[in-house]
Amino acid sequence: MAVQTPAAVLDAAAADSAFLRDVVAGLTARPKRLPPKYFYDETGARLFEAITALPEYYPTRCELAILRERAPEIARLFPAGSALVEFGSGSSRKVRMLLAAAPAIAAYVPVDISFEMLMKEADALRRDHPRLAVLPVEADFTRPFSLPAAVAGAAHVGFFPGSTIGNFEPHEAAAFLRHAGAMLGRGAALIIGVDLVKDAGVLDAAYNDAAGVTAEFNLNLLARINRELGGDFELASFAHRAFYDGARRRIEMHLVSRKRQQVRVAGRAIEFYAGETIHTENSYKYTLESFAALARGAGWSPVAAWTDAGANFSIHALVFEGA
Ligand code: AVJ
Repeated sequence: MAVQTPAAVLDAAAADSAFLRDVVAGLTARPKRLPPKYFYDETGARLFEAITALPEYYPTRCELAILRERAPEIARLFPAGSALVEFGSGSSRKVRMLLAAAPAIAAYVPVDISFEMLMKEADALRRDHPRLAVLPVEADFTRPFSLPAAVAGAAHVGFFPGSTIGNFEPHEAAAFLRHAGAMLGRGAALIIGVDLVKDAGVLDAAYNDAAGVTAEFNLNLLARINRELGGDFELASFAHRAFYDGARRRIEMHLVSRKRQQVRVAGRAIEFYAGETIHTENSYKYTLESFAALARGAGWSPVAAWTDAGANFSIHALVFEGA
């Protein structure tokens, strides 16, 4: 078990107050909203892992299929002695496929806000790759953070799988790519997973699974507010709603109040009318071309893109030219 340093304790305290601030701001806004990054407490991370195994949720399976087939090609983009920086590492299943194909990588820097997951996966990776420097960073990668000093001199490669980029508004996605480029440096490569525009029925099913795991994942956000911020949400009084908006090319997820009700959160009273929603997530979908254009606009040159056989999901390789 890794020792929690005083710095990590401070970071955790800062993250808690950010959670409180964001929840209060989101629930007092109109329409109400909550940032999707807060889905991933320990329970949420476990529920998301369960989502990735659902028959309707194709993204993870398709991305793993691409990695299985293309890892050797991808690995050729990694300079000798380079440091691989993963944004939102979660479980290390995907990076393991890259590490197995890329012995040139000297250091792995997983960046995640789930401290438990970060420590557990780092320990397992150190066991399986004794020559790899595993340097976890507990941080919210949507905000500026520092890379470990130990990798300052190395070439950097970014890894951002899972189509988490889809959680950003397109202008935020461009800003993220610019910041990631500035941090990784000119000439750095970025390997990024991007979910593709497709039939609305397939998309709707992926976010409305028959087993109800996505509903539980969505509702866990309210349970987390109850646990960590002293909220009194009645989970049975809210319903999961997810749908594809073809004009905006995004899945929207909401929690719908089943009745008129008042909820207390951190000493504040929050009113809901019957049918009022909390917008909890957007998951933007791109075409190969629309994503390449977004990347170019943020200073990155597309060098390759791969899809699974059904063209459900894509992985892009980009090189940073400078913004
Ligand atoms: C982790 C953001 C890629 O948008 O598909 C899965 C999260 N939400 N089911 C996605 C999610 C509902 C997921 N990302």
